[in-house]
Formats: sequence, C-alpha cells, structure tokens
Amino acid sequence: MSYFPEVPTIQYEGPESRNPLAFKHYNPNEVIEGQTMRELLRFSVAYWHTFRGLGADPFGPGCAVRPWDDGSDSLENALKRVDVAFEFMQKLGVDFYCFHDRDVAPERSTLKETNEVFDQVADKLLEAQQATGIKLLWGTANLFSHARYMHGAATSCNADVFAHAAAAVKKAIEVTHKLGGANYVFWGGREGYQNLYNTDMKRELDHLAKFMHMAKDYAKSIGFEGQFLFEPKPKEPTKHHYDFDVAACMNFLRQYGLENDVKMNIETNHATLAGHTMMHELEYARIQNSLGSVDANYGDLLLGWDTDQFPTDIYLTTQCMLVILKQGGISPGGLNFDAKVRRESFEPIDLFHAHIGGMDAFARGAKIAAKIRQDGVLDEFVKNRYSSYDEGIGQSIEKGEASFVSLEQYMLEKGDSAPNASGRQEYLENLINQYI
Ligand code: XUL
Ligand code: CO
Repeated sequence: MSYFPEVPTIQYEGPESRNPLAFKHYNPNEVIEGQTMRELLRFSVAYWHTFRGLGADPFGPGCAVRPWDDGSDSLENALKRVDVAFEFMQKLGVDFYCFHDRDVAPERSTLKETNEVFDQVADKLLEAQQATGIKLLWGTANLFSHARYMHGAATSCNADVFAHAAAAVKKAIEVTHKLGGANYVFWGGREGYQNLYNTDMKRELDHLAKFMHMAKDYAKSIGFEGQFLFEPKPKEPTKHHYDFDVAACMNFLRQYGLENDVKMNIETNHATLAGHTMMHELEYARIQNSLGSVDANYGDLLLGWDTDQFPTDIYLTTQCMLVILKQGGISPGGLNFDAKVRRESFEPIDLFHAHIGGMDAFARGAKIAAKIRQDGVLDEFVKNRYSSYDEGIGQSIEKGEASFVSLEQYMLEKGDSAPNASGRQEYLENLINQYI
C-alpha cells in the first residue's frame, strides 16, 4: 500500500535540473568541511505540521486533502499515520523526525489510558524506525493544547496541572528514550502570562525551574543521555513567554543552575518575533557553547505572528550555515523543519515541494558559507578590525592587566586616540552577494 504512489524516491539531479521532485543542491554524500551533507545538515520532518496540520487558521477550518486520514482520534488512524509518515520520509530521504506526544497518539479520558495508547503507537514507531533507519531527532510533550493547560503547565497557578504536566513529560521522556531520541525539547507553549495583575512571576519562574530539574533528574535515572533543549519564543499564544529569546533563556538557565544540562533549540520565526535576526540568536548561543539545534523555517516580516514557512531565502540559510560551520556542525541536534505548507497548498504533493525546497535552500546555504569560510574573507576582515587588541594597550586590556588608572595614564601621554577605520558594511554586503 502506497500513500504517495505518484512520488518516486527523491534524487539529487544537480542545479540544472528542472524536475520539481528532485534535489538541485542537497547531495547527501557530498562533503562540506569534512562532513557529508547528510552528517552536517541532519534534516528532520516535524510530525505536527506535516502529518497533523490541515491548514486551520482563526478564520476557517483546515482544508488540506489527506486521503489516508479519517480525521478521528482512533488508534487505527494514528497507526496508519505512522505508515504515511515513514513512506513520506523515506521517499524524501530525511534521516530524522520530531514529535510531540499528542501528534503521534491521541489523548484519552485518563492518564493511564492515554499512556497505553501512546505505548501502542510508540511500538509501531520503533518498528518503522528499525525498518527504515530513520531516527528520532527529538521528542517533546504538548503542554499547551488541552484545556487544562489554559494557565500554563509548569507555570500554572493550579498545582494539579503542574503534576499532570510532570506525568506527561515523564512519559514523553520514556518514549523518547525507548525510540533512541537524540534530544528532548522544552518549548513553553503557555509558560508565560497574559496579564501581570493576576500573575506571581517569581513563583511561576521558580516552578518552571523545579520542573526542568525534575525532568533532567528523571531522565538521568532511566539512563536517557540525549541533550535537553530549550526553545525560545517571545510571544504567541501568551502575550509574554518566559523563554522570550536566547538571552532570556540563558539567564533563566544560569539563575537556576541548569546551564550545563540544557542547550538551545533556535527557531527562525521565533527569533524575528523577538526582534532579532536568526544569525544573532545562533551566534549568541554559539559563543556560550549552547547552540544545540535549529527549528528551520522563516516568517513573513509583514505579519506579526509565527507563520512557520518553509525556508527558501538563501541569505538566511547562508547566515545560519556560517554560524553552524563555525561550531563544526550541529549534531546531536539537527535542522528540523518546524514549518507548514500554506493553507492554499492543500495537496499531498505540496508537502514534497516544501521539504525539497527547504533542504535545497540549506544545502545551497551550506555550500556558499563553506566557500566564504574557505576564502577567509569575513574572518580576515573581522580579525583585522580588532587587531588593536592583539598588542600594546589592547592586549593589556584583554589580559586583565589594565586599570582605569593605567588607561588614563596611557591616554594622558598619548593625547588622543588613534583614528578609526571604516566598518565597510556596504563593501562586505557586496562581497557576500558575489558568493550568493
Ligand atoms: C511553536 C513551536 C513548537 C515547538 C515544539 O511555535 O515552535 O512546535 O517547536 O513544541
Ligand atoms: Co519550533
């Protein structure tokens, strides 16, 4: 039984190909800076968007055509989706996928029944992984859709909800472990507030930290060695998320002693909603040894919400790959397409076009970034720009030997500071254009 009978296994055909069902740049075995594209890029499909998303928006229900899905929350339907997912991923040639517990298995009326059906689907996921070699990049728990999480999960004012969320995450970690997941993600769906009049911010943050400590301790106790990841997002659905951006997340992790156990899963559309470029967020995490994984997408800058579009902007992917190559890759993380086809792109084939385009955009970005790095043009410019710190007074500042007294003495003797050099922004932007 095939769910995509008209789609062949997607092959690399090179930049000249006009075949919409072929890669123009993603060539899995091509080597970039000592790693194959497959090892470097670690592409992943997001189960929620690709196998559960139907294109609903606040103005209308989903209208995607998914002939295999009967729309019910039966176990049978959930199991069939596993077949659909693995056929899709195998034909696409991705090595990883990600899910929330509720993407793969439905909620039942008690926690016990919910866990049982989750186990049944997990057994089938494991079989499918073994049969295809496709692996789990990360698992997570959906702590935001069910009505019980209206006030948040770990930051809920209701202690029973905190307990329910803890039980759900315990189970999601167990399943992630059983499936050999490389990472486990925390995205604080409703961990934030709508209004400070009704909110004890200090208590909520303390609770969130307690929750993450418990998760990490439990994972250790069952032998799960995957990387924990925290995913920043400034708003939506709440007015203010506590995991606002990388800086806020890092501050939280350090304040509560979690910085050695949790890295960042950075999403482009979340970065731009926070008023940052993706490159900023990646670089800020990288310099603190906290760049763990990427949710690859992008947002429409004219819209003020999380549009989760497939990344097709070569400037964006080049900038991402400049940072990722600088840290030698992203493993055990990956590039997870937390992205959805537009509501108007309602046919199954659109899912292939979207993923092929995203993979090609990143492959192309990787090749361009590698060439820029090989020629050393940016590195050399930046190195020269700071060269006044390589000797003399600058070196004494960096070594911690200078003080306000010695610096005043230096400047009194010198009279005035050395002239500045141009930042050459336009020159550098033109240079990058030559590579693109
Ligand atoms: C929501 C979002 C989530 C996380 C996982 O904006 O990005 O799908 O990636 O919970
Ligand atoms: Co995401």
